[in-house]
Amino acid sequence: MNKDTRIIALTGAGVSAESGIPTFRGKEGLWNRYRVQDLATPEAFTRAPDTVWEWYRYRQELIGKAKPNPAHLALAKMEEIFPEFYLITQNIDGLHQKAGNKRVVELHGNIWEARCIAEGKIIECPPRTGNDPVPYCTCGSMLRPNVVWFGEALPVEALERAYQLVQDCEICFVIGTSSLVYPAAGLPMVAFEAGADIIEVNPAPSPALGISIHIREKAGIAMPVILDEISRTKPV
Ligand code: BV8
Repeated sequence: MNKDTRIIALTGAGVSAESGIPTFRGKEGLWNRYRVQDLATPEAFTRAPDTVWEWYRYRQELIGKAKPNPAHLALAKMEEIFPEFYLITQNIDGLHQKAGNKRVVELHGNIWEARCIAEGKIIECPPRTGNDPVPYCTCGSMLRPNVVWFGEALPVEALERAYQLVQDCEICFVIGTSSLVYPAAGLPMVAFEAGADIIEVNPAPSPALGISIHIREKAGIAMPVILDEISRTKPV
């Protein structure tokens, strides 16, 4: 490995678990307590925008108190050391950016952004005012969370950039994802077919394909060790 090695990290909710943010699946997963159909689909928003916004306001509150954990910090350091390091995330919590990563592709949007349902413009999500969880655009229309719900297309630019990056990388870390949600879950296979080594960091097995190395450990523990390893083996 040298300083020009092209490295990608694809992350999911598991990378934020040690920051106290619940994942979606698994024992404490959000989908055990809530129904996807009621909260993370365009139909749910049309049916009950206030219920959907209540859920995102609850998550904003949780995420607002969360701090980047050692996994986020190690990934930020990787970006500093390796000029060809890029991060592709399914997460909407913004913790990678909070940790210092700049080269981030957000596949599923960002919980701190909102989008006008009439004009489509994206703004910083206004804070909640009073009892109504729903924010409104200056044009008077409702705003929606600027995130990708089930059945919605991912942002074209982000997805194209992600495909470009995985096709070109030499190492692809797959960190804290159940690898169940497509098209994100298909990215490591694209990297594998392009000849990259795929390294998965996840305490549980996942259906991810093409994995060369499984590190069965929490990201907050494994990533600082991996960072130490790869930065030491990097010839100057
Ligand atoms: C699309 C919203 C097409 C934002 C999310 C059948 C019917 C309907 C649809 C489909 C279908 N089959 C396939 C589909 C497509 C569907 C899909 O893949 N469904 C799956 C479930 C079968 N995908 C879509 O609908 C996507 N859109 O395909 O559009 C299209 C094209 C053109 C035009 C129109 C449409 C949209 C997918 C995005 C959905 N939005 N979230 C939000 O509110 O967050 S998905 C949600 O799941 C999150 O974004 C999350 O990122 C994503 C994946 O979950 P993970 O991040 O992996 O989290 P999870 O909890 O599952 O796993 C955590 C992992 O971490 C576990 O493995 C655990 O072991 C590990 N872990 C735990 N602790 C740690 C750890 N690892 C390391 N360290 C730890 N400490």
